[in-house]
Amino acid sequence: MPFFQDAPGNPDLFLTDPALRAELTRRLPAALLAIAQERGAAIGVASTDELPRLAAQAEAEPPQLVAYDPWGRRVDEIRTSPAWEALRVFSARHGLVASGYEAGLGEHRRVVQAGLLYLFSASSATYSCPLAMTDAAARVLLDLAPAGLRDRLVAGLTSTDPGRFITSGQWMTERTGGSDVGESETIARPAGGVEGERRYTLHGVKWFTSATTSEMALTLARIDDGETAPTPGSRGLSLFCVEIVREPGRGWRGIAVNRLKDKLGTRALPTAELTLDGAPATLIGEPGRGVANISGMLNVTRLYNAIASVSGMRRACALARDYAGRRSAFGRKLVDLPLHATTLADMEAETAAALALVFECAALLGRSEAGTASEDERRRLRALIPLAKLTTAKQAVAIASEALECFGGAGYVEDTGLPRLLRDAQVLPIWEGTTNVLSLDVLRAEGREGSFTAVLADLSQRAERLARPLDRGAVTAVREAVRGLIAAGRQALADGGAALEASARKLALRTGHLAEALYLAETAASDELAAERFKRFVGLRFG
Ligand code: MFK
Repeated sequence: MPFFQDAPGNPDLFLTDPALRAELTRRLPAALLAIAQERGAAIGVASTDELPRLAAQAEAEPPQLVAYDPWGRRVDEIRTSPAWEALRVFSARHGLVASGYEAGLGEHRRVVQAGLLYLFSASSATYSCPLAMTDAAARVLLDLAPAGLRDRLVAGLTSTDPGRFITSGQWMTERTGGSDVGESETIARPAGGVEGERRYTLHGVKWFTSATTSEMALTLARIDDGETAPTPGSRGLSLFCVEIVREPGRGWRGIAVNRLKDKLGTRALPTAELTLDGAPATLIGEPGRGVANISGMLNVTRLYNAIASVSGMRRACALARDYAGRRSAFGRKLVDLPLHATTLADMEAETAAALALVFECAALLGRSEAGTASEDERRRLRALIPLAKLTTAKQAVAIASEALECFGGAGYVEDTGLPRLLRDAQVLPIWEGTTNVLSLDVLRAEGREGSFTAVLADLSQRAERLARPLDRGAVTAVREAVRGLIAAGRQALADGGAALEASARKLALRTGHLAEALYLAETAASDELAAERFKRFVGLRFG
């Protein structure tokens, strides 16, 4: 018989994940733990076949733009795969957005939700992106929208009924840039008002709009009332909600779809370039407070990004480990080769550490939204979210790359489906704020409310509390690393100016890794495997 290699299988991502179970167990009261486990188990079953099958189909049938009908009318129809629609239905049924708003979960709602999203994201062909923006839109509408607008949309955004569930886009990036949104050129012209809602029409080009098949979007524009010149810079930007009207055979009201983006990865996800010329929109919050008003949205989407990163890491590790039990080389299974086994264990330790940081952010966000967070927790959350996003995104790319290497040449061949792990990971450091932009955001949060120093103080206290059964050498290394980080942070803050900015990224990544180690250490206090991973992670990062 000629030799043929077995493909890697898709393990049940819930059943085979002790790190997830340990995080949920330590963070949830018994009744909610049972709920999280039951819901997680259902997604775990789907992760063995249903989700990977839908994701592969959606990837194989990427969105197509049909700009004109056969008779020349502009229709701008974006056609997506039936599998993409099935992922929408799955998301609604499993309450992936809704659980973040479920009153019965109290302050733990974001922890339960993070567990579900972590199981779903990496097997979803990036359906996690529309979910992120949908959740973020619900947050902003609940916090800031006029009652009529809020009541029209939030129930759909947070519904578990596939027939009612709608999604939202987020149109922030223009040709002038995606980071420096203060340069945005889109103009909003007053168009009257109804029942407490101030209506406008929008005019401009939105250069990157993901989940463009959504029913609504949040976006920024500069009000031009025709009398006073629009205010330049970010202080002139206001936040708007566009309820998209698609008229059969007549295109979208006030919006033209210029083209779909040809992206390196996330190929099932429709991302388009739009020209707005009279798009109807409703003002949210005060005029000129657009960037500040959209910040609640950024918190949510950046947490989703971090969850997607760690979800991708976990799936990459699971595939690589499964394969290591099927593939032999040099007379042994890969899993029995000491160096390969060490590589897998290192990847898993990195993933467990990232997961611990993500769950800390989810716990704090849940408490903050439920109104039970202390002032110190709220201040730390402001810095921890960008830190988690930037740190885990870099790890996600590195682990995806490592996982491909675990498959040798097969990892580089498209029809194995494996290169997608890396292509899809590469977007994670880019969108929702790049590593540098978020490192500077941490400094801004420090300048405004001392968020960075609050994180450092907290890490320092946690480091001093570390005790058995943790490895003594690892504990010493972490304590030294915290002291070094605090000294470096103090020096950079004292230097200020360009020197501080130039050091922002290094400080942010070191803080992110240390936070991961310390939150993992807390899980390790009652979990043997976590203790072993803590030691390994500290050896990798601070050894
Ligand atoms: C898998 C899931 C992934 C989800 C995928 C979604 C796909 C979407 C595709 C995209 O990538 S959309 C584009 C994403 N773009 C960004 O994330 C923007 C990146 N740039 C920044 O974040 C800049 O830091 C920022 C635009 C905010 C800088 O603008 P400014 O005007 O220089 O901000 P400034 O002056 O620092 O802040 C203005 C106000 O907002 C301040 O409030 P006050 O006026 O009351 O002082 C800030 O405190 C507040 N603010 C800014 N960022 C904040 C914030 N508040 C809380 N949290 C934040 N993060």
